[in-house]
Amino acid sequence: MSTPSTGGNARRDFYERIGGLSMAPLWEQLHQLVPPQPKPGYVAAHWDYAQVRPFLMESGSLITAKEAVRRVLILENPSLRGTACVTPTLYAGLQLILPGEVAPSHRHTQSALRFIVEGRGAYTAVDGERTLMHEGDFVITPSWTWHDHGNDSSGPMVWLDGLDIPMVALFNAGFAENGADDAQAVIAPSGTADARFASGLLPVDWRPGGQTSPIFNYPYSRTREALRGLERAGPPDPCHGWKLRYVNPATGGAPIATMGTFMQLLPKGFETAPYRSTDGTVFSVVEGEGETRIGDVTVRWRPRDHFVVPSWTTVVHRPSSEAVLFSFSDRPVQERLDLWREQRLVDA
Ligand code: GTQ
Repeated sequence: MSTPSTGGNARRDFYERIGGLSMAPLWEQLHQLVPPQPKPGYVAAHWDYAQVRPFLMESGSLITAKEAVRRVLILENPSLRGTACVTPTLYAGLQLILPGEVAPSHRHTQSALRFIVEGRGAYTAVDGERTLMHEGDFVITPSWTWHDHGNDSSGPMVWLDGLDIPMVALFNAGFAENGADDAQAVIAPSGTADARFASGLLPVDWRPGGQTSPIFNYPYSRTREALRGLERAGPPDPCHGWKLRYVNPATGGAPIATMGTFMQLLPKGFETAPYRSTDGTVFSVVEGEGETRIGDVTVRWRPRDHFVVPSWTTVVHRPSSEAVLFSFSDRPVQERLDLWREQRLVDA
């Protein structure tokens, strides 16, 4: 039904007058505000490491890690340019640290995850304990913990940074401080957190103080072994292959309150059943080659590539060799808010 033109004019005039009081009519935008289903408003994207790496290395000759504080090339969603967002709730970037460099100590309320993409033996220090990082390791920097990164190895080190920067910005809850020294004092030998928390044991009188995991390095060697064990134990899930989520061993929840992290093994020649969920997800390819259909876009990937799958967009993975994919999303937040949904488009 068309609106009578006089009515239209009367309405426009009304909107203008209430606009003077900082008010607006809901009925003009109800459908966008309360959509029947998610419309992501951002797109699938793929970063080919062969194309990205030369620019990363070039950034290493433009600025030092110390001057940059964090020498990172942000992975910006093509439809969210200028926002530093890979999805509306997540930030992703590739950080480079060259031999001998230190990324100075600071802390912030944003939580960070590191997923090691290239290199071995650089360290991250969290609250006075260092951990050496290797390809495929998943390392966390909990909210408001002091952290610095250093590379005492002989090669460049690159990792994927995942942070909850957009979420913290939405809540206007960002605080940050710089440390007194570039590298914080080491107060606990490497391996202390593992000894206390990573062996199916907890210190006898310890109680979790929050949601964040007391383990801060989840090494790939152990993750890969777990996937191998699952493969021997039974058939792959039609939508996920063999997929595990990282946990805080003290709570069973995600290691970081705001970001869920996952690792999945897909057998050679497998085609996953179509699947979608409300958590937009960033993938880092660890092993293998293949392609992933994301809605009507197909990306072809190799190790060290990254790609992003928007919310509620159907995904099908087609590995041409055995493949291992790391991923992270805002799923724990959506689950806590009772918002998370998934749809498995597979015969029962
Ligand atoms: O390592 O602390 O990619 O604070 C962006 C912001 C990394 C970090 C980023 C950060 C960091």
